[in-house]
Amino acid sequence: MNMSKLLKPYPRPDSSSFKISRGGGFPVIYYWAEQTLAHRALLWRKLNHHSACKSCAWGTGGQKGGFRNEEGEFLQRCAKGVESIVGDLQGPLKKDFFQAHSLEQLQALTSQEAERLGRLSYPVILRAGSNYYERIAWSEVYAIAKEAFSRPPERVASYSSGRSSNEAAYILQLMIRALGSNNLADCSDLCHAASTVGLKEVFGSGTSMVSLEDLKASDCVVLLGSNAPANHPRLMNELIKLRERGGQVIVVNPMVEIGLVDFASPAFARSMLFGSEISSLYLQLHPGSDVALLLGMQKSLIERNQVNYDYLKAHTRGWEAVVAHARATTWEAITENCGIDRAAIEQAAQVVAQSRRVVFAWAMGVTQHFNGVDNIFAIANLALLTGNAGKPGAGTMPIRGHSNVQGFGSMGVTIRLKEEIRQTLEALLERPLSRVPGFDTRALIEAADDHRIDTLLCLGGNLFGANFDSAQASRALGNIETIFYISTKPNPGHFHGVAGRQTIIIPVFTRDENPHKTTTESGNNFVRLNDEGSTHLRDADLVSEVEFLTHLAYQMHGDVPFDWRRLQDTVYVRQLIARTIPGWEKMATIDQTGEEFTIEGRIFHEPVFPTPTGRASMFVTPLADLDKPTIRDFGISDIQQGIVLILSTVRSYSQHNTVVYKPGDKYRGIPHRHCILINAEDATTAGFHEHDRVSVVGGAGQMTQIEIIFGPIKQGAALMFYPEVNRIIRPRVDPRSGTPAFKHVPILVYIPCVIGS
Ligand SMILES: Nc1nc2c(c(=O)[nH]1)N[C@H]1C(S)=C(S)[C@@H](COP(=O)(O)OP(=O)(O)OC[C@H]3O[C@@H](n4cnc5c(=O)[nH]c(N)nc54)[C@H](O)[C@@H]3O)O[C@H]1N2
Ligand SMILES: Nc1nc2c(c(=O)[nH]1)N[C@H]1C(S)=C(S)[C@@H](COP(=O)(O)OP(=O)(O)OC[C@H]3O[C@@H](n4cnc5c(=O)[nH]c(N)nc54)[C@H](O)[C@@H]3O)O[C@H]1N2
Ligand code: SF4
Ligand SMILES: [Mo]
Repeated sequence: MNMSKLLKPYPRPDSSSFKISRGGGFPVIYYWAEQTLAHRALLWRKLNHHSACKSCAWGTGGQKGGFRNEEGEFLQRCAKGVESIVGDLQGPLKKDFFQAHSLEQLQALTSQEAERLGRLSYPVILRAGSNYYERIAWSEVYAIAKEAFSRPPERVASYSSGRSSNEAAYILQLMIRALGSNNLADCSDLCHAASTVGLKEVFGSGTSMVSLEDLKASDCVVLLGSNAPANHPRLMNELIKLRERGGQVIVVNPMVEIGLVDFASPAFARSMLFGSEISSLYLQLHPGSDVALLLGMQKSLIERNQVNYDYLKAHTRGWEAVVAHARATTWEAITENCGIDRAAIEQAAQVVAQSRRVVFAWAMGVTQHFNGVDNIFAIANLALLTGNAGKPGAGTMPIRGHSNVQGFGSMGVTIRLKEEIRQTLEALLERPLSRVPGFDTRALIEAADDHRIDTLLCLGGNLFGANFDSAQASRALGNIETIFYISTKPNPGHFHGVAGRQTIIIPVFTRDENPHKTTTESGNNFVRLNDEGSTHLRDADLVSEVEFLTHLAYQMHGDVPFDWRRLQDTVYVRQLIARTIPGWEKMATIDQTGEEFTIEGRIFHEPVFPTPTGRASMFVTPLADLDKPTIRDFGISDIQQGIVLILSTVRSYSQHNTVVYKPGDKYRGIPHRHCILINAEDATTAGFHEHDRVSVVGGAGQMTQIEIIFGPIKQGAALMFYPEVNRIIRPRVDPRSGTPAFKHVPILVYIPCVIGS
């Protein structure tokens, strides 16, 4: 069947009003050129360094003689990868910087200003009663650590962000667990926890079952809640190639992201000049309604008898209830919930039914909801109803965030430790591990707010900036006695997340500067061996993460049950990983062979899953309750005009998480960071005009003087940039995964009454 014919009648969103009419393209090339020329020799050396890209988890690797992906394809570094290297190539922070700037002055810095201060290059401490960070000797750092980590184990915690190596992650969890604590919060708690929890329940494995090779063999990709043109740019090349071989891309997103409509990839000359059409079908749904859309697609397949019942009977359990639920849910309820008409839902279902190998890929638009796990179940149900799990070229593919966030999970940095790993770790540590459940990131903030944490170790990240309700985050961190921040660059978390007694910042090498080899794991389960490197920071007093953590571990555990300083040798750590983490056996020989590998047991080419029955489990997914609060519920009295919208807090095209590189977002036509993007129809309803300045009220406060920008977002929805907006929001949290609903925040947008009018 000619699919393009089928797809024509459904209108594609009009992108003619954009300032930039396609994603990628020349701005990307200019950026590349500008940065490479400015930093020339150093940057080229870094680009050629054999190590995984530091930016996203797509996992592109630099390689001697080129930048290649795991399939050996050339020219695979995008502008975002360059951006992350350039950020790290900054000079050191001035020697007297902290003497010259008080805490109040540092707190006034924006994320972008903090990032531009330069690289952290010596350890510093902020002591209670002082207004200044001051340099501290390493001996004192370790003496403080010895005391701080001797507190009761349940009052000691760590938080980590997935940029560090597997080796650092492994040591971190081992030393915290050896203390008797399971408080291993991680940025993934705010990110793909719903995917991990959901996929584990369905398939018995919490990661992507699709390799890059599989993606290249697929003939349809359903891309939900991802702004890949900005956040995983090399994925765009795969979508372009998929369309060129006649495949289909269904995009599900409340916002029309221009790069998902039309993208110019610098990797292909033709695409660069003329652009490449990405979406065959763009489904613009209400935020938080992915379950309804997916249920509608399931219902359509069931009604047209296009379900693969043989597959369901042989390889799944629980399918009868899922089918019955889809049948019983009315079309009216489905279309009302998601705001997409039945014809378009059925059309999407037809594309899936008629494709032979479908990959379902998703990011934060799916996980960051109060029913995030249901979203994952609904995706898995659709994959299973059509037999698209457990065969080459098809399956479920969470698109992971930080460049080694998945490795952190694999290494056991999680509050949901696999039983097999628990046993191997107990054998290694010669003691039973604590059974007291650990705190995930949100629980950690709540526990600290409640004075239940004494000592916190942060391996990377910005715990303050990544969490909602900044006043609470700051207060909670202030209730902790001692915080260690292990970081490469200053960020607002160092200044707003200060501990009650002492806050210590430890400056570390980046991935491409470490004096030893490390490994990282991509979102598609591919393990890279990163070469040793060197730093351009000549007189700096830096340590490697592994070195610092092993010193710390030695302070805590000495020689029990082994000399922890031995873990400074990353070759030895890789041996331990091979011995204790199932699927990682090849780590034992990676130093000799240099052979990078895909982790065993993750990619499914047969429909046999690592669950107790070998079958996939299917779960009924109720429609989300998307009722909005009313204006009155916000309790604001001086409203001239106002409207309640559902806010999605997202990344701009020029930031990496809490780190802002540039203020605006030209792909979305947003000039600076204090904007709210809304639909023009909603503005008409509320009586707003474009560029009006409004107040925005979330569950934790309000921001004023926010500029209205019109954009192609679903009516009733709005978009603002994180981390700034975290100050005022307090979304619900998914009870099953702990993931905050960062993509579903009810807000009041209003113009206050003018006094006297
Ligand atoms: N350059 C760059 N790269 C990055 C990052 C970065 O900040 N900058 N961050 C890294 C990290 S840690 C992560 S987790 C990823 C994040 O990558 P993404 O998940 O792509 O990032 P977000 O900006 O959170 O955007 C999510 C998308 O979800 C859509 N969305 C919102 N609500 C809904 C909904 O209800 N349903 C659906 N279907 N869609 C919805 C939004 O419109 C937006 O397009 O990127 C990683 N890569
Ligand atoms: N409102 C809202 N909030 C969100 C999100 C959202 O979409 N909306 N997204 C959530 C998501 S998906 C995530 S992953 C979190 C991100 O939260 P985090 O991972 O905690 O934050 P990052 O901004 O990535 O952390 C940046 C800092 O990491 C440090 N760093 C960088 N590289 C290295 C390194 O190699 N080693 C060490 N030790 N430190 C390093 C630098 O000091 C830098 O300033 O935010 C979450 N918060
Ligand atoms: S797609 Fe991600 S991993 Fe690949 S080069 Fe770009 S930022 Fe790096
Ligand atoms: Mo993330």
